[in-house]
Amino acid sequence: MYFPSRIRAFAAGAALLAASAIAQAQQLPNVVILATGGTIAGAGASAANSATYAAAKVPVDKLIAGLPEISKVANVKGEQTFQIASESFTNDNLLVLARRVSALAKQSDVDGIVVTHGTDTLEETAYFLNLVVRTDKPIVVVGSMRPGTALSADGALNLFDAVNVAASKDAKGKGVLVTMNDEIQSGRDVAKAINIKTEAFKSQWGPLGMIVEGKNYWFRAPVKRHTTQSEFNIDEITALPQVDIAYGYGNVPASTVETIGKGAKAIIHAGTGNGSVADRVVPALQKLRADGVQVIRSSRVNTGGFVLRNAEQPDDKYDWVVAHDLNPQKARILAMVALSKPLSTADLQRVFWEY
Ligand code: DAS
Repeated sequence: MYFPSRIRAFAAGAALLAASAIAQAQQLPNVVILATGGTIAGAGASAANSATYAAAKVPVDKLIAGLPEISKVANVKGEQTFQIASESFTNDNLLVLARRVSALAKQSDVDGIVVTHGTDTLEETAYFLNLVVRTDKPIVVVGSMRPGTALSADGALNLFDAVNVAASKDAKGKGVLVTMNDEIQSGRDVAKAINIKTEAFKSQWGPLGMIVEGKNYWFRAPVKRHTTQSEFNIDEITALPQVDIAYGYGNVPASTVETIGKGAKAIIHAGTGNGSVADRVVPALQKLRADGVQVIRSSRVNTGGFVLRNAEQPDDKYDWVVAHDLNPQKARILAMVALSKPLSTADLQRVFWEY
């Protein structure tokens, strides 16, 4: 018999190790990663390819396996919700994703949720979740500007940061968050302002905080209504109405607005400067309003708009709405959510001041 005492000692040691691993896992928060595709799941032909690559290739389990450091931060489980480039997101994708986030947030064994996402429409999805998911648990949307195969890829650190924030108690109640390039941004405020640099995501109001070596440093908190303070609830939204965006620019024909507004519940006018509307386009918008289409003036200025009522156009007289500081694509998200139920123009404008 080979040294029975050694076998017993080995077995005791193994049992001790297993027990301490279980104890450690029981102390760690539980974070679910919902993967939807994008560059963070992208792959290029060589390390030199930081801009030429295929998005939405790497499955969520490989993303998690490639980042062993997160196992020290949280018990992480992955789900492959979609595997698409985010420019191809549809309203149905938004509804499916938000319903899954909402269901997971209701589970007592889920402490935080991460959504990996393409950067092109990340700001739209983050804002949508911010409006309709009734939870104070951290929901963190994350992407990357370079595929994991590229030199100085940013996805691994962005994902590590996202899991850290999603596992943090101090991230609760701050609305949907976005971790990109060491910053913790508000899902409401942040937008992709640069399309080729890792410092791509900006908010005209600044980040909420920073994350360095897994520690959150907060400098402000959102004041607009979100998540648990929202009047909107994904569990009550069955479909999103058609809301489209008409761009303003020099020499713009009125036909852009006439075409885009046809059959829509609302039209977002991405105006120049303060949300200005070309004189030849005003009658077309007035006709749409008369036909029951809500008209919402936003600004095309991409690093930050601020549209006031009755400044560039007599909004009271025309019964139009202003998008406040929301860019056109975020104004579209809010208009779709708000108009998923009947709302007067005055109530719609209130929603744009409050969310
Ligand atoms: N095509 C882009 C997208 O999926 C890639 C990215 O930047 O994530 O949004």
